[in-house]
Amino acid sequence: ADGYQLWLRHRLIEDPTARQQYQRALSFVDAAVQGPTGNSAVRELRSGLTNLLGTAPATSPAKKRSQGIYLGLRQSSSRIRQYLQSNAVEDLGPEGYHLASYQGDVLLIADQEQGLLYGVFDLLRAIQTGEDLTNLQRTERPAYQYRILNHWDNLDGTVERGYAGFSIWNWHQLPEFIDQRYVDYARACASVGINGTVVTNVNANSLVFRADYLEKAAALADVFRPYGIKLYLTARFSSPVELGGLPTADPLDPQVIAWWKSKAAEIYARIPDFGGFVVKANSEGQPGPREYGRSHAEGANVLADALAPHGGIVVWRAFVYTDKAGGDRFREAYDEFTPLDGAFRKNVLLQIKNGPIDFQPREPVSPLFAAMPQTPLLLEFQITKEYLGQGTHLVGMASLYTEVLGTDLAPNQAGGEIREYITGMAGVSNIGTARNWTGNLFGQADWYAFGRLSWGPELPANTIFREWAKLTFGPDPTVVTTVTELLEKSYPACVNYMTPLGLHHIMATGHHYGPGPWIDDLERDDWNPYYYHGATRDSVGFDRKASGSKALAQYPAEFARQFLDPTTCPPEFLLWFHRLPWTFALPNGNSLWQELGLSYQRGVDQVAEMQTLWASLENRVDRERHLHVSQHLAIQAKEARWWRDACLAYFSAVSGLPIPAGVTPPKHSLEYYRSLVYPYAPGIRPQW
Ligand code: BDP
Repeated sequence: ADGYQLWLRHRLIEDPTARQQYQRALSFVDAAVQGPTGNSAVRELRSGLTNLLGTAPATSPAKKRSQGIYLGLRQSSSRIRQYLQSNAVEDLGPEGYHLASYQGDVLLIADQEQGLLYGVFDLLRAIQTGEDLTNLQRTERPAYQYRILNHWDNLDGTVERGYAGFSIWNWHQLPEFIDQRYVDYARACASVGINGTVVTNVNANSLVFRADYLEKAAALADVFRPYGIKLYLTARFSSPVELGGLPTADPLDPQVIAWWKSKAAEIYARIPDFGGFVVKANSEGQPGPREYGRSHAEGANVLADALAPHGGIVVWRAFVYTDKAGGDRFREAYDEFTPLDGAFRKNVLLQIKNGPIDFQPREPVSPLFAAMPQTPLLLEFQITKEYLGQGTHLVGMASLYTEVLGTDLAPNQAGGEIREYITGMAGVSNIGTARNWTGNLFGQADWYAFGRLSWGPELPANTIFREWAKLTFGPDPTVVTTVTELLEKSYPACVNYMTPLGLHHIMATGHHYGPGPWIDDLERDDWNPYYYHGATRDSVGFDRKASGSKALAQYPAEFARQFLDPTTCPPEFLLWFHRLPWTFALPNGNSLWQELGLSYQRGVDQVAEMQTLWASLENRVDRERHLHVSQHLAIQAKEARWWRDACLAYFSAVSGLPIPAGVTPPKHSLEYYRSLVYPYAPGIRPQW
């Protein structure tokens, strides 16, 4: 049990009665498929069933009365046609499927073969989780067309913000050497509905557009294709200069336009179903149209025009820095992009991080989601947990994802949830060469959750946790319940011990690991943790109301209303929007200072509870994985205390207030916590 198989651990069903029932009901797989995707669907189904049931299914009914699976497109077999005569099945689209039990058999029907692939993984999951197949009756279609992983992987094999080893893409040995990992990666992605992958870092390298690298990329695309996954590449805006030798990358220059056109044609000649470009422009040292006095729309459109004849898209990232100094970082993406709504070509999608700042443990949603009605939007989540304890801490990200997707920007109308505003989801991958893919075993749950939500954004976190627990640790109900509880506790715990009450961006510089609320000496104001809370002897927090940066006004008024008054503002967002005296009274009667201290303490206590929960599974989970998780939890417990102690030592020194009653006081002086440095931390961004 080293974790390599992820949630696709099709282990023999232990319970003999259940196994026999499934064996009888699924004795054959009658498949009518033609293309490579249909074939991988059948291959997955056969091998999954063989492993789960201990016998290989036949290819057709052995006896007249034997029961099994019929799988194919609508017209593909008489059995399916017969079913459809009496059962109307609506249009399934390119990726949807219909699963039904029919006179003792199981039917899996799709309009296109990619749907069969998703249906197969659903069916296998149903068996793994012990579902009764006799009343099977469901139609599934993905909510979004775009369900994409973003790898921040560099061509040299390092992974920016990667905490699970190095990049799994072995550019050196591609295109000849096809690592089995590429195939298993594609299987895992397809099994949760992911249908696209960006294999290169948003801090891009134009080298990937050179002919030899395109050949390597094409080899990856060939592996992914039978699993319904499209390949995308990040496009460095200055590529026409760096690679093309042109004097400029000005998007309106005819030579530049021609360069992108011919580059796109070259890519499509090698990768006919290439997805498109992802672009980070004018942000953190990345080049962009601003250098030439052009807007983001002018920049994006040139790339979009080059891809359009081939059916590709441009994913333009909204994570930008404006050139105006001294503004509120919260406002920047909105200020920069809202004037451009309607100015982008049809095949440009704007990719927006869930929050306005940067993947904080808890952020209010980005106001941009409701402000670009004419532009298709992708929601970007981090799966890798740059600001949430990275590969070390156990934090079930499904809680964060579902909170964001369900946030209702139009509380007085139907359909105002974030999930209704978007066309797709992008997730910054957390995988690497670690044997178990994610370093921390529980990181697998975050990859799983991202995929499941990109298919069905209304799934509750609890459902996802339960599924993952069953698939990963088997059907023992005690294990499933305990792992689910552990995951549910973990997200609020992390927010409490890192950034309670709406504190944000107080992580140490560069690597963002561990507390650094005192840091105030970086080049840009908005890179400094101090800027985000501005604590003084009297008060703390960031005023984003009309009296402050006015960022709250970027939201629809009926959504902003709940934040306006600090006495009714949801406490978890308080210091995002208000600057308040330490003595400010919260609804529960505690002062702000007391509540801050107690929240940090609660976070520490919650991690201790997580440890107890996990310890209770000692004899129910294999030793290898049990030890792996307990050791990580021990680090998390130590570091939760570090967060509490360092932050409270600092805020107590600034405010002059004593550590509140009920909170364990810091062991060391503030100086001690300030002096802790890392000689090396993983995942740090390479030099631009
Ligand atoms: C920040 C990361 C940085 C990324 C950047 C981005 O610290 O490494 O390059 O986001 O999203 O969170 O472009």
